[in-house]
Amino acid sequence: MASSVEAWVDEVSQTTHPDKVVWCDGSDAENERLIGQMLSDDTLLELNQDVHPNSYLHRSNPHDVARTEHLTFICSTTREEAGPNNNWMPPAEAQERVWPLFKDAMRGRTMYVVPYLMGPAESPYSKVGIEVTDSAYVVANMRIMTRMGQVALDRLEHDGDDWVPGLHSLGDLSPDRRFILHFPDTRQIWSVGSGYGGNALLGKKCYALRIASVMGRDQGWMAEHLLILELQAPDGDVMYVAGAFPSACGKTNLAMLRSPFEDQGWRVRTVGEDICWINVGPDGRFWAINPESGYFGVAPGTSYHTNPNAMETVQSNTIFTNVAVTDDGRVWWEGMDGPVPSQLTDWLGNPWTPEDGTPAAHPNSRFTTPATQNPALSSHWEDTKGVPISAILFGGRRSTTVPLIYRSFDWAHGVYVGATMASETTAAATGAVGVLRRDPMAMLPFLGYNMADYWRHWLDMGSRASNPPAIFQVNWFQRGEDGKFIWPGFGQNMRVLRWVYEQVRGKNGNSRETPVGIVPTASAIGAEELGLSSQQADALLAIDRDAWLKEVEDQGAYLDQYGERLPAELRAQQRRLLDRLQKVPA
Ligand code: OXD
Ligand code: MN
Repeated sequence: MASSVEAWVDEVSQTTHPDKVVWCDGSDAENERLIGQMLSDDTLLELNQDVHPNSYLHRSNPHDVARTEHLTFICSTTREEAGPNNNWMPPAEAQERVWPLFKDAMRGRTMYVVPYLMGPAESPYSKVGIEVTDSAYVVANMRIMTRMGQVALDRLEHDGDDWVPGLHSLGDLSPDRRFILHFPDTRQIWSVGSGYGGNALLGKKCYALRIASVMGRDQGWMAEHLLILELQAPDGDVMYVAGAFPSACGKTNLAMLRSPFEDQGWRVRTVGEDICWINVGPDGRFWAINPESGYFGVAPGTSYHTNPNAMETVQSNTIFTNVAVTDDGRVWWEGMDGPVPSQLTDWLGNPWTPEDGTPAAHPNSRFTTPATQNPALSSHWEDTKGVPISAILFGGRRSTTVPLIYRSFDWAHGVYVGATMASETTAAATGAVGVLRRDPMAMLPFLGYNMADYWRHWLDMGSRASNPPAIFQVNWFQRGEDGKFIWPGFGQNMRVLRWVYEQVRGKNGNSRETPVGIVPTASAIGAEELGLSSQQADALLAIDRDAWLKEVEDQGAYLDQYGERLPAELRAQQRRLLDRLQKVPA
């Protein structure tokens, strides 16, 4: 093992003063020991083991249930490097304000040292992290979400000092003393005061997105909040599609989509459902790996109707956090199939009946489950060189304006579409729900540097690739006059994927050019078969000139805050879009 790891662990323990230091090997025996320990101290509760073998429930502190973006900081030397998209804390202030919170934080606790690898064992693109944590729950989750233990230590034999240190302590779990800090210059992570996945499983958002985005900028690759799916056409042709969606906008459902046209040969398989690391291959295409090995998915809304593959994946070996439980030890959440049980224990551990009118499961309750249990896992999900991406979808939750799908005209236009995408907020982060916010490339909460520089990096990556992916925007969430979603979504999104496939392969003319981009015809998405009225089909695919003029103005105002740093190309794209819209008769 690299001696730098031992030196860092020593240094950390001299501040945190744990009673014991345990180096984790990721073995089954170690996991069983930890589970036993967590069952005895009530960190985990046993579920009905006949129904949910080797699966457990964790109830978090009720004030620690989601990512806390206002307590998440980028500690670059200057504020400009962090950008208007991030909270910034100068490194000296971090030392003064946050480091003291780690002092003696682990007294009376065990400090676990968790070596982990992000990416497949043999991939040249995979990278090592070491998380030190005083939470056994974090260790058990990291074991599912990453390749943990010996495989990472083996990798260190080659990578030497190229690893990312992440220091995590539950602290006292108070939001008043909670900080999630990222130091892009030294590539370090400090997280204190939260046990919530996105704040505490440091391999995920903190490393694989925030720190890795900086590494990617410096080293010529990209770390993105993208699912990766494998799309198979009836003739056996395979295409890989990536998709960026803000948290809790159906990303996991799309990545695990079960095609209603499976018998015709249209199939979807999952490569990844949250994060994607992209390198330009020698063939000029984007090659992507999924750095994770598990899914940390939102439970509510997951059912055999919306995501049968997820329901099958979570049958066993799964940690559920903040879901409700039935009297006979089965998990339950809102949106699950079947009738609502007449009584439950809710996510807080209190008796619950439907009359209570409160959610039984927390809206951001989660499952942590191994990718290998996904019945639709792609056989290429661990390919060492990754899979070649032919299309990128940018999607948000928009009740109006943005059509079901459109294709951008070229790479730079596509980057503009990603840079200006917006979405109504969800429960995945604390704060108001349903507020429209710009969330470029779904990376707003996850980028480790200035967004304007990031857009430049996107533009550059496209120029470096002779064959970059086609870029599309999708929106499953348009609402009709009755307030209901127009598009059925879920499995039926396969119709949209099919059109994407045909577009990329240049196989169809079922499309129409608009000022915003290329949209499908109503028949290309099977509007009639789905029983949509012609008005509904129009609403799904129409470009409302006035709404778009307002949209473009708002996009411009958003871009303005990046000032001089904004790539001129994006401003030019905005002007061209405006021109195209103004040519449409009012
Ligand atoms: C997630 C998120 O948990 O994006 O994946 O919040
Ligand atoms: Mn995510």
